[in-house]
Amino acid sequence: MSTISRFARMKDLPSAHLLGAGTAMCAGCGGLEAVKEVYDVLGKKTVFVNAAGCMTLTAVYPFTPFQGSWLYTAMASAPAGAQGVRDALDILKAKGRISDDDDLDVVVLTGDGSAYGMGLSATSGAIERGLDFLYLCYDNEGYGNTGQQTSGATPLGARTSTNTLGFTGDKKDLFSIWAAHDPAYVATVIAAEPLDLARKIEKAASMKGPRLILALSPCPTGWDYDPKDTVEIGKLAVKTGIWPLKEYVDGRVTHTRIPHPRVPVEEYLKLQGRFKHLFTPKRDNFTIADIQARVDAYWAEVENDKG
Ligand SMILES: Cc1ncc(C[n+]2csc(CCOP(=O)(O)OP(=O)(O)O)c2C)c(N)n1
Ligand code: SF4
Repeated sequence: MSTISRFARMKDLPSAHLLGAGTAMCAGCGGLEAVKEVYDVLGKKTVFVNAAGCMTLTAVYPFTPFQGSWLYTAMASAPAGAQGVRDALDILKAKGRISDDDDLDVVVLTGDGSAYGMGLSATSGAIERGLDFLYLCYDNEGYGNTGQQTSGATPLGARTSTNTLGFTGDKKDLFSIWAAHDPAYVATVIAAEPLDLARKIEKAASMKGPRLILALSPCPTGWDYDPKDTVEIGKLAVKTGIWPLKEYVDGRVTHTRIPHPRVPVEEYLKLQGRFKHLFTPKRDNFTIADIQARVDAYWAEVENDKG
């Protein structure tokens, strides 16, 4: 695996894009932005195995924004679909029907409803079998396509259509769940930090085996904000420390960005309608402080681990 990235600076990022325009996604969709950036780095020889969710609407017959193949599966079944596609490609190669050059990278594409919930046992099995695939989860922190119901990825305090007073639980730690399986690679990314994302996709693409890319995906519709703010909200997710940029390789977790000084979490929260009830009609100091305390505790542990 090469340690020198071809992405040294922003100007090294691909300037021509593989994903076609004109999808049925909402304006400002942070998930689509992540898919676009990932696709540009992976290249055309990619087959997407897409579980039901918002991205299902990218390819509506006869239109597809992908330059290669795209397969639709049920919500829980994308890893099983990926296994079938991988096996078929391997059989074709073994029979000499396709060359190594014709081989495709198999990429699961799911929302957090599938990745953190319904598809998790199928994913666990695929990692256990050592399936050679990349799993891209665009995490919009809810069941977006059906109206932003609470999912396993919904964070503390967020209003969803099933927690109209704000979710009182905490976001499931999918990064650690994957890492506990000791796969080839696990990384968090965000489209608003394209250089970090490109380097991680480049690294993941150079590996074999199960690899997770977990992309926090600001969602104007479900998070209730102006679509023009997608990039700002994404950058604030990193600057506040709410979305740590990190990777797991060979049993070690490394942070690729340590926000310093960290911006207070309320700068991120107050831009989003899903947290509006924390500020008006009366400021909910208790919940805002609780969210801040959890973020502070996370980074204190990171500091401790370094010592
Ligand atoms: C087993 C099952 N239950 C419910 C649905 C209905 N459904 C279709 S898309 C969707 C939301 C999926 O949420 P997520 O995986 O987070 O992706 P997003 O919609 O946010 O892109 C649901 C519940 C379904 N297709 N299959
Ligand atoms: S609901 Fe959210 S994730 Fe789904 S297409 Fe719209 S902006 Fe994207």
